[in-house]
Amino acid sequence: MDSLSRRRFLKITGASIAAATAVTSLNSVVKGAKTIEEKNGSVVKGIQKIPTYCDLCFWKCGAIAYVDNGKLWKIEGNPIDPLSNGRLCPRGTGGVGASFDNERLKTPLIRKSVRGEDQWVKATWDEALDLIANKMKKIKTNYGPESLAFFSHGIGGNFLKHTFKAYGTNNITAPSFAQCRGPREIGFELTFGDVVGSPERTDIKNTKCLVLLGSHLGENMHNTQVQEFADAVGAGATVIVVDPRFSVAASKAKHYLPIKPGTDIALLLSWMNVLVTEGLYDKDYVEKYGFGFEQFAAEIQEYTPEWAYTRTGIEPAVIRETAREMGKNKPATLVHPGRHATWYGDDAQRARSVALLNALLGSWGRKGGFYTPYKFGLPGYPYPEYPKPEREPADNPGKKYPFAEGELLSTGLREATITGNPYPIKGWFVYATNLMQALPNQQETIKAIQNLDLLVVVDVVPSEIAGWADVILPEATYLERYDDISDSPFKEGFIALRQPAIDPPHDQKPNWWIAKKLADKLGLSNYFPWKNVEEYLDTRLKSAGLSLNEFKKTGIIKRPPKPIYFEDGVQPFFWTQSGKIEFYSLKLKEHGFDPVPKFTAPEEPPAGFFRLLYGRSPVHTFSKTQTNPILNDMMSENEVWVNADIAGRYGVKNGQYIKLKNSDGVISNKVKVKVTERIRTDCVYMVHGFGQTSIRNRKTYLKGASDAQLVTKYKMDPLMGGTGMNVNFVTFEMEV
Ligand SMILES: Nc1nc2c(c(=O)[nH]1)N[C@H]1C(S)=C(S)[C@@H](COP(=O)(O)OP(=O)(O)OC[C@H]3O[C@@H](n4cnc5c(=O)[nH]c(N)nc54)[C@H](O)[C@@H]3O)O[C@H]1N2
Ligand SMILES: Nc1nc2c(c(=O)[nH]1)N[C@H]1C(S)=C(S)[C@@H](COP(=O)(O)OP(=O)(O)OC[C@H]3O[C@@H](n4cnc5c(=O)[nH]c(N)nc54)[C@H](O)[C@@H]3O)O[C@H]1N2
Ligand code: SF4
Ligand SMILES: [Mo]
Repeated sequence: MDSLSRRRFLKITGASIAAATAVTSLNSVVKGAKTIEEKNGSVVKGIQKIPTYCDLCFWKCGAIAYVDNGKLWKIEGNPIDPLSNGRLCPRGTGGVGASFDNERLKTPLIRKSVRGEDQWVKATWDEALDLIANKMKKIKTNYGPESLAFFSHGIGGNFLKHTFKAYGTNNITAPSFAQCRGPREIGFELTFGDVVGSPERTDIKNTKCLVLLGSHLGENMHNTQVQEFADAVGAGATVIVVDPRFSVAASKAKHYLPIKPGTDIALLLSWMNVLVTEGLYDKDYVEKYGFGFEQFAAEIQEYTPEWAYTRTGIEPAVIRETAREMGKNKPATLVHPGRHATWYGDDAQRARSVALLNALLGSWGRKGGFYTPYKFGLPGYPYPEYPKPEREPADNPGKKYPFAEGELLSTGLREATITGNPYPIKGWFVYATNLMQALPNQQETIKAIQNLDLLVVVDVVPSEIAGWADVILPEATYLERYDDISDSPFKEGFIALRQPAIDPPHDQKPNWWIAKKLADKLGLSNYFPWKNVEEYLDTRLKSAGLSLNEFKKTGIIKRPPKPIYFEDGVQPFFWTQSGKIEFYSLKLKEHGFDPVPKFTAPEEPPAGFFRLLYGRSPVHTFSKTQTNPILNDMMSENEVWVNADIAGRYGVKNGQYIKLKNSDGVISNKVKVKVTERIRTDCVYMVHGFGQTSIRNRKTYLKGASDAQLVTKYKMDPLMGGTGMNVNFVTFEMEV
């Protein structure tokens, strides 16, 4: 270590002392917190402050739940949590509403008539789990254990995942890969040999130039990113926003580029062209760490800003100016990798273009670019080994998508359920994912469901997917249960605890209990050697010299910080084929794909149709928060954004209700129009998650329109099987 990095290291060590002090002071704040066992039976007098972590989205912010005389009162950020810094986002703050929701499921339900008809009988947990275990045993005997698929989203699925691995299936999936981050991770992995991960390893706080392609921070409310975005803007960072819609982030931008949808690769290629042609890239970095730069430079020569202008609609002068701005601020220029990357089917190559642009700017591994994350690294529970499945997962037969790695393709499992190829899938166990909203093409999902012998849904409310189930299991909300320990990769290694603040109000049970009980009924008790979840958690903590009792008081335990930038002593390492940053990808060439990304123009909307785009609202998460009474009160329906000129031409008025019809003839619920200059004329936009059709959720039933219902078309990413969903066109139906 040279003297400079040693000095920096000492400075960082200083910060860890400050953090340790913070732990102690919080300790005294939460001293009144009682454990759930002590509380059982008698109400604790006064105010308890119980550390936990939020579940309103998957960012997992550390929080403190306040309980007043045994009643849940409010939830705030945990000041010692590095993700929230003591502040929750609007959704997290409204999190207590999840517990108060009067539309919650109260007991297990068993379907009485045909699938999809809303007729149920109340059941005890034993009855419901016996039925499930018996059907699971039959599926195993008749078709093999791999014929049961587990769909889940979020950390709450961990214990059930364990049950299903013990049962013998490897068909375990989530919508967070093929409908979300998958293409991004593959594009970055092909370039740097590593993924971006969650939370994203973006050093937004220290960036001097932030480039956002779509990523609509401020509406997309991932807490740390939004806080750091505000810090960066406050510190005078240049913000460049590329979006067909003038987003909240665009309102903070120095340069707003209203790009033609689906043409980002063209813009990215021409930005790289300018950086290389004008010699503005980080030559030392590229020379030291790059592979195949010569071939890359030769290929991008043709992508001048003039070439890109005709594809993207962005003026050549603007492309040059923004490229120079990026070059000037390198390596503290961060071209944000995005998160929901499944747009047009060319997404892994778009993500790779983003990665390559960052590589040219030398921002990977550098301050103000991409830091090197660390996990706390808590050891797992010493479980017995799982049985080895005899068949490969069914999601990607013949490795049709050669780069579908890491997680399974949810739509691939759906396809296997419909076709029986490569083998039949006969059971779906669905935990905390509303597949009707999360997967494209609802008809295909219904078709697959009709082929099943068993569909189990674990949810907190009678969601749309629960409506199709054979058995519905009601879960306790995150404020009423323990979950697995969160050990996220971040700027510092830390773990967070989710623990119950109150008891579930009815016969709802936590996922760990369901997983263990089901395993018992399947004859797999040996996979659950622990008595209860506290014992499981304590065993894991003890293996790191910690204890559950201490953890319960703080909710967060940190490791001393380590350097996170190359310049501070992180050893650069690239897990690619060449061991370097691949400007030219040998692996892609091997599989017959473009080793340097190329641009193909997206399909144009037919006359009278507009491209359907969608995104987030700051007060909701997908379709999972709409019944939360606090968040519902803030926003109970979505709007469709229509450009003012288009509205004038079609005679559509602001605030008027219309319906949208897509090019397959699917007609949406009625939705309010927002007439605005803030969107291009070739697209319309809405917030995802609304227009739900579960009649039992009175607060959400037919409120607003569902983008998912209109996403009948999707374009598969040929590299990794992501489902590009920005490929649907809609027109206006004035009769409502
Ligand atoms: N409040 C809230 N925050 C959330 C979530 C939530 O549900 N609620 N969900 C979280 C999750 S899991 C994810 S994945 C993220 C998603 O959030 P992001 O990763 O930010 O999602 P995007 O799809 O990139 O963002 C949608 C934006 O892309 C723009 N867009 C559409 N087409 C194009 C195009 O062709 N080019 C460009 N440049 N822009 C385009 C849209 O106009 C819109 O502004 O949000 C996370 N944060
Ligand atoms: N058309 C379209 N499709 C999309 C997206 C989009 O923007 N548009 N976004 C994509 C992205 S980025 C992602 S990450 C995925 C998200 O996909 P999902 O994670 O499936 O999102 P939700 O639709 O919110 O479904 C969550 C379900 O979990 C239930 N739930 C909530 N809390 C709990 C709990 O504590 N326990 C249990 N058991 N259940 C609970 C909710 O009631 C709801 O039914 O969707 C993807 N699909
Ligand atoms: S970003 Fe908001 S909703 Fe997500 S975990 Fe943090 S506080 Fe909760
Ligand atoms: Mo996502």
